[in-house]
Amino acid sequence: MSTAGKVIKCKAAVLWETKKPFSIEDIEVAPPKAHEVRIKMVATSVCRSDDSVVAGNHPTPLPAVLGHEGAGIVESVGEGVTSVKPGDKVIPLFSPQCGNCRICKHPEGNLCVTSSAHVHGTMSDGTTRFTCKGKPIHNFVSTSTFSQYTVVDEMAVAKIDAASPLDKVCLIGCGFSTGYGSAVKVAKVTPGSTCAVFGLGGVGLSVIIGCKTAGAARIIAVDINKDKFAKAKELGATECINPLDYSKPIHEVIQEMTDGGVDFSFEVIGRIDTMMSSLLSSHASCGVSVIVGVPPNSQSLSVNPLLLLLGRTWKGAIFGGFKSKDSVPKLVADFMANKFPLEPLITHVLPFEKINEAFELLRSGKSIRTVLTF
Ligand code: PAD
Ligand code: ZN
Ligand code: ZN
Repeated sequence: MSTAGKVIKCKAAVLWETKKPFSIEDIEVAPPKAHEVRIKMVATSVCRSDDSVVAGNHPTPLPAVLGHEGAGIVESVGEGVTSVKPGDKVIPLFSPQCGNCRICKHPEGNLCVTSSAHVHGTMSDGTTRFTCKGKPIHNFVSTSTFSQYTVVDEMAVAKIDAASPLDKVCLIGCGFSTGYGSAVKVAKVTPGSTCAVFGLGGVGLSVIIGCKTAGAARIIAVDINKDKFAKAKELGATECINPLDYSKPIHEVIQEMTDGGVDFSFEVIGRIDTMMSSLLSSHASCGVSVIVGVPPNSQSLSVNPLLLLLGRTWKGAIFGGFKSKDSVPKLVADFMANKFPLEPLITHVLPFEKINEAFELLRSGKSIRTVLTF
């Protein structure tokens, strides 16, 4: 029996307050309004950015259904939706692409101006499609993938290859694309170059995949957890270093290893101190340093302008600089054509109900990506 046009009752992981575990709750998911799409989630993975919300470092209205790295199948569509139809495999986009704003029309920019509306925890019309125990529950960055069903704006969903395995390509919804794009699109890593990657989680390892694909000759992987080194080497790191093994600052070690600094450096942790280490590890006159990690909301850096005046470039981007709706289907096609692997990033697969276990695995550094299946 079709569920189109009806309220769906299902399970979702609700975060009622920060620093608390998720509760699996029975929720109601309203039908999609005009230009909206309701999706039956099939798989979602857990990214550090979700945990930053739980930790209280990234304020978003609560209670909410979090999750932004998922894949599913369209259940029904609202009036006027043309780019997807029921039955299509899709990936929700935490960074939408409206196609009409100044940034969407810019050849390089990717942070669509509608993104700012989505940080308020609602759909574009200012309301939410979730209720639990009679209370409205907020959305999260226009995706809310920690639910058996979710509703997203049409501009925040991309149709992907019908043959794609959703329990793997869900990583293209955030972590993989963010890391890979930071190397190939934001930094534009060049063949034969030297790179340094700070932080070897799912996103940092995806930066390594990008550096390798772009033909980097040396990829120096940096982490304080040496258990991450084997996977980094498997994916293309040529050297792995642990800052805790040295008495001098790690940027000095990297400068010595690389005749003054690397061509491209990436901070993929989300800490102010490592952003500075990463910047200083790039060569003073030809280096490009990219901020990928999301720092706690309230922190800032003070910088001597000479660090940039000599010629360095310092930049950052959300979602690897990719225009989401255009790029996600292409990235899925590239995965299907074996242009890059996703499997090595998936260390655990758990049923959705074990979401709190998945977060513990991330916090303890034991997992790269845990995929939750519905
Ligand atoms: P993760 O927690 O899996 O990986 C972080 C890694 O950093 C771990 O391996 C840690 O051991 C390591 N680490 C921690 N502290 C240090 C330190 N002082 N020195 C060296 N290494 C350290 O996270 P992730 O890979 O899921 O995400 C990484 C960051 O990227 C995080 O800040 C997240 O919020 C951000 C992110 N940004 C975007 C974007 O669009 N820019 C998208 C997705 C994630
Ligand atoms: Zn993410
Ligand atoms: Zn736009």
